[in-house]
Amino acid sequence: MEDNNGKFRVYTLSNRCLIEKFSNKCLPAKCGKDQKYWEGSCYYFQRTIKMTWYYARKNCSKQTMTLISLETEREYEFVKKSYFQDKKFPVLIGLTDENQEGEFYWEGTGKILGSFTSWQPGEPNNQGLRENQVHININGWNDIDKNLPSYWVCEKILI
Ligand SMILES: [Ca+2]
Ligand SMILES: [Ca+2]
Repeated sequence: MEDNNGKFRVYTLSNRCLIEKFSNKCLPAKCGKDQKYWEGSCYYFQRTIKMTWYYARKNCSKQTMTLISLETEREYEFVKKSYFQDKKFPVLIGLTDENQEGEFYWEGTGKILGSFTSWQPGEPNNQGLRENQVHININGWNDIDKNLPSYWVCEKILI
């Protein structure tokens, strides 16, 4: 990962700390007390209250976080582990096509949805022409109406 000057600063090698590239020093990951550090990001898992996408996003924003950008299979597995074994779902993620129908992007990074996806069969279907937010369910991702409450995950990328 590059810093603002375009120089390499730190990258992550472990689940516990950020490793500074040149010194090989372990920098303690600074996450809030209810947050979990994992591979360069802090995560906040909401597993007791369900909210709609915009309220969930606002809640993340209060913690200087965004709804999660679920960019790799590993990260998806990491999140599923926190919810699905306890039957806690669905779970909102930071994916939306609210700007242009069918053009999904991650609200946390602003990046267009990449090659990793895990849509449920037949999704995204933009049902009723009003499904622009996304949650994950036991069998994959689904675009949903913004008024459908779910649990959610916030993320803050540290590096
Ligand atoms: Ca849509
Ligand atoms: Ca749908």
